[in-house]
Amino acid sequence: MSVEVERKFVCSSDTLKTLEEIGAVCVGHQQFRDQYFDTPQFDLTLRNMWLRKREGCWELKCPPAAVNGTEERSAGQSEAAAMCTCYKEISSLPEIQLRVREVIRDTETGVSNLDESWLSRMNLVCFAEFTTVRQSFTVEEEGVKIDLDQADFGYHVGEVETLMPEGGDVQAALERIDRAAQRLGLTSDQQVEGKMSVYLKRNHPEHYTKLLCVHIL
Ligand code: V4E
Repeated sequence: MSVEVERKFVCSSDTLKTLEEIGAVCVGHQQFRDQYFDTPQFDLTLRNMWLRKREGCWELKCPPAAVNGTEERSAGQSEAAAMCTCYKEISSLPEIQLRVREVIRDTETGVSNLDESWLSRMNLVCFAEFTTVRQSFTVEEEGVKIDLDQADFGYHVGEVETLMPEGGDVQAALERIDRAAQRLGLTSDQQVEGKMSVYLKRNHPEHYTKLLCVHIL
């Protein structure tokens, strides 16, 4: 299972030019619709679990069990880590249902691949839905991917990301991201909001505040 380490950044009118200058290669454009699910009490997201259906495929993002390499960090390493998020991505539906069932009681134990009755049994409803237009680039020397996302509710954000195996060397992943961020000229020391933060702030402000209070956003 892979862990995604990611740093978001503000896109400007210069971003495409900078990507070209550093030799980033455009690897595609795509458009996808995301639907995010939770209980009406937000049992999943309050545990930092993000269940979504992207173009018909289920995905669950949640924190990895343990992150290696965080024991003795220099000030610079801690700064780089504070700019990034680290999430495990699960795309096997039986595994997703198992994880969700650990949090939300289900009346049946069987795994249902074909129908979506598991959603109503676990009282899961769609709380966010939006479409993203994404342009993706790679910077091969650094082993990172860069996505420029435009969400249909009017938010534009960039992401530098790299994948590592669970239990892998997170410090090495952070260094890859930091080197790419330097080449992109990213100087801010403030974490940039993701699409979901902005969406929740506008559409579910009470829940957004709760997630801020418990330091999930
Ligand atoms: C992990 C997470 C959420 C799920 C969506 O994650 P994100 O990477 O923002 O979305 P997207 O569309 O870029 O997914 P990808 O295609 O890369 O898989 S929603 C909120 N979180 C937590 C979170 C956080 N605490 N802080 C920041 C800066 N981002 C996300």
